[in-house]
Amino acid sequence: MLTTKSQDLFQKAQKIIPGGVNSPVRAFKAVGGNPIFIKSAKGAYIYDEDDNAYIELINSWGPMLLGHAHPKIENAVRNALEHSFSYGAPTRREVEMAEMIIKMVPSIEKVRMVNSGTEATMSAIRAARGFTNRSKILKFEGCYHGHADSFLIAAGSGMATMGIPDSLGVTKGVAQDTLTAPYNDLATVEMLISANKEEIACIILEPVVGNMGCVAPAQGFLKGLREICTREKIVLIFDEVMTGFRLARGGAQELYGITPDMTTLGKIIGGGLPVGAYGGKAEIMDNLAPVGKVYQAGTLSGNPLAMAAGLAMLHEINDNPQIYKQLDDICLQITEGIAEGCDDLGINYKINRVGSMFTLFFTDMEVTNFETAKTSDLAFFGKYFQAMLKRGVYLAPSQFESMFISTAISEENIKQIIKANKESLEEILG
Ligand code: KE4
Repeated sequence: MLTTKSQDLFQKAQKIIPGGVNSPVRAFKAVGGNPIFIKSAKGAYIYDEDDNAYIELINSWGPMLLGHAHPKIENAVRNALEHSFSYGAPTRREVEMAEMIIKMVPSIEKVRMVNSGTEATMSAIRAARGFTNRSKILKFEGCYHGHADSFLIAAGSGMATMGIPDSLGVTKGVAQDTLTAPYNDLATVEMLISANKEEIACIILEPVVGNMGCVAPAQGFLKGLREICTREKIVLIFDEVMTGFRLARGGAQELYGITPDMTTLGKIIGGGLPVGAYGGKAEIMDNLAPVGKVYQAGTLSGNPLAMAAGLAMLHEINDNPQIYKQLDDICLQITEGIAEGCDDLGINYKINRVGSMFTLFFTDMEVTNFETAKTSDLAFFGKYFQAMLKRGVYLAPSQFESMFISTAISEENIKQIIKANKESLEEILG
């Protein structure tokens, strides 16, 4: 595949944008080579500046659940465009969006729109701290909740890829208020709570992890956290920025039947435009300004174009619940085909899949937390990524990420992915 235009752009970009990218994981640091620069996308495909076509298994890191350029979402934005771009004032669409979210995620009694998942999570822990008058938060190693200071401790996603256990620029003062435990480890959670009695404001987690690669909650883990938080009056926050509206209409909390006190949302909720949201019990949310004394604000929060895209996405999901079986079927066929290829060639691998999220780990250990995720052969993953890319399959450029399936992936695409997998593995094995 010729990628000269991408290479030229990357050379230019690196001179004026840190690392040549506006988000670290895009730089392909974990897999080697230069990133491809995308020019357009449609359905299951993205197209780079050299007009190469790739079958998409990232889907903008989750938002494009229905594939790229879905006509209903495009039309909604086009219609909104006729009324200008932004007002910085309340609008009808924001009320409709809040109504849709509360209808689809019943644990949310009140919700605030923001512009990214990071804004959602950083605001949610501030609300929890204001509500409980406690300072500490507890997160899990390998979970990523965006780039707010409090979360950049043992974080996943790009942080894991960068090999930076704690980001520079995060002060000791901030770090001391973030406790971490291994994912799926209730005993350590109990130990930390005993050692920090009545000091922990909230426990925040990805109810299904995408950011250490896909890792499911162990049997009883979510239920155990719910019981602990109820007993200790700790706010339980499900970070559903990735899983919200993806794993079920009501997200992971619907799939596993566990009710958090607060939920953070992003990605799919914006249909591809910048939207985040956080919400939960009214008694917590009513502490937010202008009602209460927890301050949070945003110039473009509830932006009309982003609300139009997000509303079109949520209505399409809400009106077509059968898409979840479709997504599950597509993802199952892909992972079964990949597994068959790995088995045929005697590859050490584990596939973790929940619904339309999956990760292929190159390890022979069950991946249940960050420590086991890190046993994966990262060099092998890098070769696999490049081999799949040149065969026109676009994977997440890091072992510590999840793939995201869209309904736009066809039977033919599934065959192409499975064929590319086998050929890539054969090429690497030589
Ligand atoms: P944003 O601020 O990137 O919109 O959302 C932060 C965030 C919060 N919570 C979860 C569970 C997330 O997965 C994310 C962001 N996800 C990454 C992908 N692993 C975004 C990709 C990137 O950083 O470029």
